[in-house]
Amino acid sequence: LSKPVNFSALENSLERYFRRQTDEPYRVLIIDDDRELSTRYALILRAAGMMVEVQENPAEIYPTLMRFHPEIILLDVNMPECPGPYLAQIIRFHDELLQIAIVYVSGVVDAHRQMDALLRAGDDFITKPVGDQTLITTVFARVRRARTLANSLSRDSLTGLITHANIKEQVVLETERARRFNKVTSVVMLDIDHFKRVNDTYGHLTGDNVICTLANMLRQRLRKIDSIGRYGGEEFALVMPQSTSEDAARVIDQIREDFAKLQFQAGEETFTVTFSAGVTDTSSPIESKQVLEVADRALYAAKTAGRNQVKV
Ligand code: GH3
Ligand code: MG
Ligand code: MG
Ligand code: MG
Repeated sequence: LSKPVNFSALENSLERYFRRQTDEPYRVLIIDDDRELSTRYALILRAAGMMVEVQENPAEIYPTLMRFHPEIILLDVNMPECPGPYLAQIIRFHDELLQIAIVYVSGVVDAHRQMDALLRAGDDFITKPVGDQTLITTVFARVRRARTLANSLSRDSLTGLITHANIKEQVVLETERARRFNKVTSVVMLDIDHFKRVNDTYGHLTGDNVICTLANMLRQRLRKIDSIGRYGGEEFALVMPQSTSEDAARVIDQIREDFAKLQFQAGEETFTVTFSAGVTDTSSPIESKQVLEVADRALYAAKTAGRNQVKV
């Protein structure tokens, strides 16, 4: 512990690598009753470009978890207020904290006690003294894994677009962001026309191919800041920040026109497919949660007006 942090050694090896990461900084919470030790860990991890908070008293962590949203907790085992493994069990009791990795960092070297801790809760165990680079690497690998997993789980397996729950969340988030910064965000609901017929006539695999083709077209044509979600089977929800509904409708209408020209192949036959869309934006004072409903109503209007069109 008395050994000074060798920043130049970090500089020469891992630090440069981590600093190059363009990802948002990893968020690390250290829970340890030994302030000197946790301060040192925090110093090392911050040097590697991570965001670190330290908590000495396990009884006070809940507000910290809610505010800081750590991705990993480095958890001491022996603490007078509450043993680490009990705390880990309590954390694991909360569904909304499920994605946080829990790694014990402890002086406990007895294999049975380590096993007992991990059987209660927690994902890994490293023993003190922990080398600076081991600490960084352990945290890095764990959080990278968690992010990869979260990213993959939030994506629809057929199209690679974000899933229903995630796009809904995105709508609320972007609506609120737009209002805070006095900007306008558009929300679009899009639905393939007479898709049942496509399936019934050409089969589900061909139907899947149509869905994927539209997904790819949306991905190619929309901006990086736009979010594209597969809302349901052949329904898509889009969030287009800093676009008025007129701008968004113009863009979507152009895509509609181009999509309708595509020739799909099913055996010897070729066919075309169209979609309808409803657009709204955040300029009117509707609740964030209702924005999608308004877009859906516009979509319904497009359907009843004859399909293959975009309505605001
Ligand atoms: P409308 O123009 O009114 O939207 O008519 P529609 O036939 O598209 O509407 P409806 O919602 O009745 O049918 C959607 C169909 O999409 C029903 C369902 O079998 C099909 N579907 C949903 N998910 C998938 C999928 O992942 N793959 C394929 N191939 N079909 C799907
Ligand atoms: Mg301790
Ligand atoms: Mg449809
Ligand atoms: Mg539908």
